[in-house]
Amino acid sequence: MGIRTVIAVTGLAFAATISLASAQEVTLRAVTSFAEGTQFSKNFERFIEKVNKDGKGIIQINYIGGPRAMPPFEVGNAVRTGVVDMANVTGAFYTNLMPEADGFKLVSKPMSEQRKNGTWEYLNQLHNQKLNAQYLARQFHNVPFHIYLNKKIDKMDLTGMKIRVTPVYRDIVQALGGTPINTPPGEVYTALERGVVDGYGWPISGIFDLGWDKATKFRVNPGFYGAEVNVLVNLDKWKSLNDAQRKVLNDAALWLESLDAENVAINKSEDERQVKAGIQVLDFGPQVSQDFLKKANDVAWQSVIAKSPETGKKLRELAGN
Ligand code: 173
Repeated sequence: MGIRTVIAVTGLAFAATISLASAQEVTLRAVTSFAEGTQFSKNFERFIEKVNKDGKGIIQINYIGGPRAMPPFEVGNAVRTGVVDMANVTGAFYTNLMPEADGFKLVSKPMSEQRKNGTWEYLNQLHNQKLNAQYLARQFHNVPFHIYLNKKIDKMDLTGMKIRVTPVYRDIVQALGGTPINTPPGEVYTALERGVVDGYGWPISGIFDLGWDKATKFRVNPGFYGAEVNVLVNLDKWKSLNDAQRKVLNDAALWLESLDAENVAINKSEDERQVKAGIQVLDFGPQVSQDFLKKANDVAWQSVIAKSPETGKKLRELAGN
């Protein structure tokens, strides 16, 4: 064999090895519906790191990023159509495709329990059917929502106030007499600064990430419902994966859900940080709080069941509240 032939044959063998390896390793394109590096993207980013470490030679995730890459209310549809393979997104951002997703905030048992009592299976079926997605994981158990304000109130009444909402807060804001204005998180700061809104709904954690503390005077207690942010995988992509690839994702999903154990401590430190930042907590006592929580629960279930009678009732059964 001449030297040229040796080089050519070696080259071919090398090329074949490379193409075999890349046929086995799959790369998923992922987006998040919250700004990169902020509270509700952080754990997803840890999940990606873990998959890319554990999944070497098997499966990798290419993190495309957050709302700069894709508007949050379009993320659900991008997963459905396969424009992206994976997303970190709250149900509140895809109610256009799945109206009952507004009810996920009311299903607030820990994921360890939801995976045992049939809730995960039911929600996975719903996502399979309506979003062409695998429901890989749900995060942020134990993280309640609040109403934040720039105008003081002396009772649970938002009459005359414009409040930034997503579907999460729409019904309760309306029930309290306020005017809901649907706004993606990326526009909240400007809306506050310009006085387009007098307040906003958001979880207990994360208001410092985009500087909202500088445009917030009050937080109304108590917190209500439970935040949920899901990791979804396009169903065609999911079905195309082999067992080893799915195992890397499923193992990392359970690990991601276990991070919920950190939430109570995070809530506490965020609460303290808000107080230090001069945000005044408005609390109208136990009776008013109890009535408010009942009203919040009632108006939300009514709304979910009106939009999706069958799945709404089933969700309520599973939620047990
Ligand atoms: O307020 C929101 O944008 C919203 O609906 C939400 C949901 C889950 C986590 C954080 C925010």
